[in-house]
Amino acid sequence: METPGWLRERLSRRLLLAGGICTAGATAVSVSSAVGQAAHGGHDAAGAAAADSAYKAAPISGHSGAHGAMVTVGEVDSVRNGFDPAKMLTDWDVGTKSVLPDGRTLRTFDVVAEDKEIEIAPGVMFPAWTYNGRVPGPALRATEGERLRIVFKNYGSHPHSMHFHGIHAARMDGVPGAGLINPGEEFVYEFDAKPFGCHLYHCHALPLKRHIHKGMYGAFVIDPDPARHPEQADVARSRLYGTPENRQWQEFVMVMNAFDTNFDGENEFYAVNTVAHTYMNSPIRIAKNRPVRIYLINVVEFDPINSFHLHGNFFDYFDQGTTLTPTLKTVDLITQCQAQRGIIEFSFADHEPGLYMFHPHQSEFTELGWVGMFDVVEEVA
Ligand SMILES: [Cu+2]
Repeated sequence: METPGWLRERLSRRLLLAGGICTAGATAVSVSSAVGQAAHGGHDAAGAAAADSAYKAAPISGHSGAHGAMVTVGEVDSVRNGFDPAKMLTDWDVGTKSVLPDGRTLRTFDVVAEDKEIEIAPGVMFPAWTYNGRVPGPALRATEGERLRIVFKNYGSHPHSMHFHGIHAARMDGVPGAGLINPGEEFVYEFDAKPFGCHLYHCHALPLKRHIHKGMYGAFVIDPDPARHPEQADVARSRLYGTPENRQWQEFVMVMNAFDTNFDGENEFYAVNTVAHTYMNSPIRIAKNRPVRIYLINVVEFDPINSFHLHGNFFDYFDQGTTLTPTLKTVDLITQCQAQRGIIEFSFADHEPGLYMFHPHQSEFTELGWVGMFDVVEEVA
């Protein structure tokens, strides 16, 4: 019987991942076992269950091991990459503040575009186009009502721009003719920080999906100004970066992304913050008595939808982050199409400590790198 087309496609994508693992030189899942997994069916259904049991970065060895812990093996060199997913969760770029003649705050960010080969899974290199040498680009954070100035220089090999999701003039839009610049050029975007919320920026050069997928995107968060929201000032203060109320929260920025390593218009690797399985191999430690807030952004190209599912708990969700009351209450799954984003809030205060998984409920994405763990502990040292 001839292999159906969809199965052939699955097999080729699985083989690529297996190939990537082999490249790492670690104890690798054999190609035949990868084929065996995919060929005996039940792969999608079994995937989440298999991942459920993968509490630790157990070495993948042989057929049974591959079922028990479907995670990458080996280390990604974060020094060579110049960025570390563990640190990217919290390393906000707040720019440089100064005061304008009219007394308003001016916040200035410096961003450069550059070509850079990055390692997205152990031994798997990807020729990225980056903002500030990292994928995702810097997580820019400002406060509602400030004047923002983004000084953008293109050191890359192609024309690029920064298109911000926000409110601004047409000439600041980052599309061709409005801030799309050639290699060696500079452009200064300037606009007011509004509306507050969880936004993003990305390159808007053509072909658009190729420029985005190559790594040109990042988080753009505008915190609410409590003075402008007197009826919900406490909530606004808890969102405002650096306030005592805000420091109670454990905040993380997660950019869901993916990589088409063979440029066939389909992704071979999925992740949050670029490196496949990084938060499986190094779970995110959280103190159970402090609430958690995630700025979640989906920039995956080629697949129309992505999602976030939390194990053992439910959360509130603020679609696009532009409200101070949740747009969805008490859910354990949200979906995001391309460029959709939002704020997730939850607490493990009433839970026992342990490893709690999070992943999209597209099992294929999970198997190909997008899955992680929260390590819930009594206190974070
Ligand atoms: Cu570009």
